[in-house]
Amino acid sequence: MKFEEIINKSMEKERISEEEALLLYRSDDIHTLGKAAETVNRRINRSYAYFIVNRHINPTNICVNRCRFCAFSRSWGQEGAYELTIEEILEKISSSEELLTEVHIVGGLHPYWSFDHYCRILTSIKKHFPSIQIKAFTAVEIDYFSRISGLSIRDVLMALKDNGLDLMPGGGAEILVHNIRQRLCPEKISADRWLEIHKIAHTLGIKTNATMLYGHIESLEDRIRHLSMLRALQDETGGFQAFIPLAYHATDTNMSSSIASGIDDLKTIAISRLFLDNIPHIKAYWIMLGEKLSQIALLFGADDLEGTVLEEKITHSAGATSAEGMKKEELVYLIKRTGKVPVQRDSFYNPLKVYDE
Ligand code: V47
Ligand code: SF4
Repeated sequence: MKFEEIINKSMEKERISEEEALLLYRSDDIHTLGKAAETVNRRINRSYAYFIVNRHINPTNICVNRCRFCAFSRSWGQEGAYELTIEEILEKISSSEELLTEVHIVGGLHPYWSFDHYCRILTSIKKHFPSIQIKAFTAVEIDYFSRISGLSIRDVLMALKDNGLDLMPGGGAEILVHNIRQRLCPEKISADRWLEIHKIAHTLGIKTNATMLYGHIESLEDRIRHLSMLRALQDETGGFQAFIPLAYHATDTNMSSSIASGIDDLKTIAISRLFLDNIPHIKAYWIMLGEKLSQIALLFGADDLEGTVLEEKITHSAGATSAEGMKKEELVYLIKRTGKVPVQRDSFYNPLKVYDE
């Protein structure tokens, strides 16, 4: 099938195959691709572009895994290793300039913290800030909690939910292809395990996101395979809220690579929007794309910029040049300049304020 036929097919709400998505990736016609993705996006999200007033918190960078692409983690006792106390976490929330509606919590797999300690982080936040929604712990952490506590994944998730977990972020997915994972992050949970944990979360009513780390050793076929696994799970559960492509940053990692080009970033956003016809939101994570390219991505099929973030360590350890946080007004400005309507949302995409004046 030709490029134009595939574009027409996806605009006519027909699902595109892996081979067709690959053909789109191999085309250089990013204008047509972006226009099609934006048409599909507007059908789902109208002219809205979302953001959230949130803060990212990484309770520790001490991690028993050594993923080759990770510049954030440290071993126990290594220079630069840190662990926040619960009081320090609460202090970060209370001292935030913005009125937060969400905290996003992910971190290393700490060799000595108990599962109870992770639960206490959630209960303490909910006790002091009952209205804040908590998006916390990747499938990689959930698997680790199951191993250190002896509980099943289901029981771990139910305990976290009881202690205040509202939804889960999409990290740790990297590329859901076995031989790539073996080279990227051999100690990390398998692709099947990542998908299984999200499936269990969905069956318990916990919404999750999904990411894809791209621009390292993977091929275009691997990226499409990854998207295909997510689409298949979403057909079964409907539990993914958003998909977030993450552009690889290589500084201070054990895996060199040139940073993905702006063209590759925009193509990835657009193809994600066209291929993942069952996931409602595509996030252009401004921390990784940069402020200006994420603004353009809103015209290439993305409908969400993530949020104020306020403190970002994972990508900045690996050479990100974006700011570490943005003010709400700056996000509103970036969105307005695209001609879209900025919408401050909560963690479940309920609008809190629509800037349509
Ligand atoms: O899981 C690690 C990735 C993820 C690098 O769900 C790297 O709403 C680029 O998942 N270069 C954490 N990426 C970030 C994440 C996320 C961010 C914002 C919103 C949401 C959400 C999720 O960052 C990790 C890993 O896949 N990562 N190292 C690196 N060198
Ligand atoms: Fe640990 Fe996550 Fe970094 Fe891997 S990516 S080393 S699991 S913090």
